[in-house]
Amino acid sequence: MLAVTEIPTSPIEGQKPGTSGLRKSTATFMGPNYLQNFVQSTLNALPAAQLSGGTLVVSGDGRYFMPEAVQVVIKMAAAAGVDRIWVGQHGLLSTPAVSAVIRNRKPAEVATDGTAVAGGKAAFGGFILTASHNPGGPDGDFGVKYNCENGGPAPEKITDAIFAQTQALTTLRVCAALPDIDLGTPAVHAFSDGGGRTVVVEVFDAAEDHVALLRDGVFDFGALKALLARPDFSMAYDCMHGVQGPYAVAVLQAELGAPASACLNAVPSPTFGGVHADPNLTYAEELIEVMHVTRLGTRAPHPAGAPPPPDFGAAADGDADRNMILGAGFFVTPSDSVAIITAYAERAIPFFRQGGAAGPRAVARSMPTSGALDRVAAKLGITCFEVPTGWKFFGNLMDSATPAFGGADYTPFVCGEESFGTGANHVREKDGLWAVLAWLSILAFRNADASVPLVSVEQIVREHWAEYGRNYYCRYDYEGVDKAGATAMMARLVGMVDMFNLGGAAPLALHGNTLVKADEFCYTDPVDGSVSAHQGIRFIFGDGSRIVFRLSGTGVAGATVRMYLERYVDGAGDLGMPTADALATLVAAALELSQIEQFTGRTEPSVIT
Ligand code: G16
Repeated sequence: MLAVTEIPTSPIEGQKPGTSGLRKSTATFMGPNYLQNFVQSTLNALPAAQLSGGTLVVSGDGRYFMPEAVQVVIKMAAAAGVDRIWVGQHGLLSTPAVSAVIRNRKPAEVATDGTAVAGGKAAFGGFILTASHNPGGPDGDFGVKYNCENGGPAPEKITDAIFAQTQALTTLRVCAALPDIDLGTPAVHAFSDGGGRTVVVEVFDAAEDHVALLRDGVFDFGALKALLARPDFSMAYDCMHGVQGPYAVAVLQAELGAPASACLNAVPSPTFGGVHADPNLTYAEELIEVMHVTRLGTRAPHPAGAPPPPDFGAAADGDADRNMILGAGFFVTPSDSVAIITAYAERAIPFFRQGGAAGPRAVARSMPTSGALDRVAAKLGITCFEVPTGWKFFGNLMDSATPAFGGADYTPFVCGEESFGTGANHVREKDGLWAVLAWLSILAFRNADASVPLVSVEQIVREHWAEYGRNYYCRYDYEGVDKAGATAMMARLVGMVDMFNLGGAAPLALHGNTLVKADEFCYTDPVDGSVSAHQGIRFIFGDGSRIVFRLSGTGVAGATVRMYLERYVDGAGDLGMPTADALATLVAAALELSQIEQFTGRTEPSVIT
């Protein structure tokens, strides 16, 4: 049953992992050997000592083709020498839950048929079968992320090694006689080769490890329960038909007593119910309507006779690592969200008081994320790291005090990205549920006295701006544009940066704002010294405003240009402008600088967040 079949194959072009894993159309992934080649290349890139007798997690976000893909990975992992394979029930595990499982789960000691299967190890890594926030379904996208033994996304040295393997692959190795596993029921399946080797496949409740971690190690569920019990408080969490549903139900309903109406679209669907499960103002249409928020993040008019919106709203993406936070009629930018969570962390979240900690010891954000977090870090007197886009860059900072790195201990640690990702070092992934519970913790902290009127999300954010100033912020996405045009546009911008720095260009005064700095972001990891160049082009103006251009590393068709805009107004300035007004001159400057219309033919972005 465990005999290994070798199947000849040949390299398939274009299997280079992007910002987070390999993402392609579902049809491409379902093509001959496409998935198999990438899985084999990943296994080949891992140390043999890890694979041999090791434990591996395999699960995904429930999207179309995932159940079949889980079975493929199980058979290939067994052929690579893995002796334990952990799968969430129905093949489901959210991306942060995979991280929690890798870090915390203990192996079962008895199989469902009574066979002793003691002696298993903790997991050394995991395959996450997801294209994350990309659409799912037969006409959507599929993807594979690989996470390492720290529970975090594979760093570039591993993804480079995987890519090198894809270019030279000749053989697939499969335990072809291993039966398909019934993923519908939690059970421990043991398969023996009769010669001393046993492969164990454990199917377990998808939510148990992650929920236990959040309940027992991070938040004060008692305080959250008291908030949800207030008759004047209501909430809506839109799981967008992705994998978050079972986790939201387990935490909000079963643990915290929220009514079923608090969880929208909580049953995972292979097509995400036909919606694009990306929690932003464009795609989370149902939630923003419920919350009375417009696509531009402003307050929508209250329809006559309609009930008031809930006090708190949130949405998740397909694999549940992203989050969008809303108040009634109010949008919280992801950049503000991570700053505000940090400001409240010590007071509102027990995790940040553990081991005598007085709040986070360090924070980090991706380069295009606004500087709101930097201002909180400065007040707390802690370091704020600026890393390239990609959660993998936070991992080394969180792990810096481990024997492998031997550096400073930056934990507890908060990090966030403008791309709707927020999290901490309780796992090594961004964690949508964590962000929701962090905001509920802030609300619980501010509303502990049920006899006084509720302090709203909007009030909390406005108080924050009054104290720290406001980083007006938005991102324009031009999705699926012609790749050659986008590449030429970026090359021209790099040329402009060079000219500016050589002093060859007169100081540019764009719409009343003078350009004072231009560069291409290059990151040197302070822990291991690795260098990541070409991570986005920055134009910084006299008043501190910024325009950043990047090409997305997660798009599938053509190229996606991202244009990030930021302007800071201090606490004494006008903090109440609509974002579009506050950033109007910066947008005009960005369009003029980039000539995006000439290069891509697009007159409008496809998404504004
Ligand atoms: C992934 C990464 C994030 C990154 C985002 C956007 O998120 O994990 O760190 O910010 O992509 O990347 P890009 O701007 O290159 O498209 P996810 O949720 O899609 O896995």
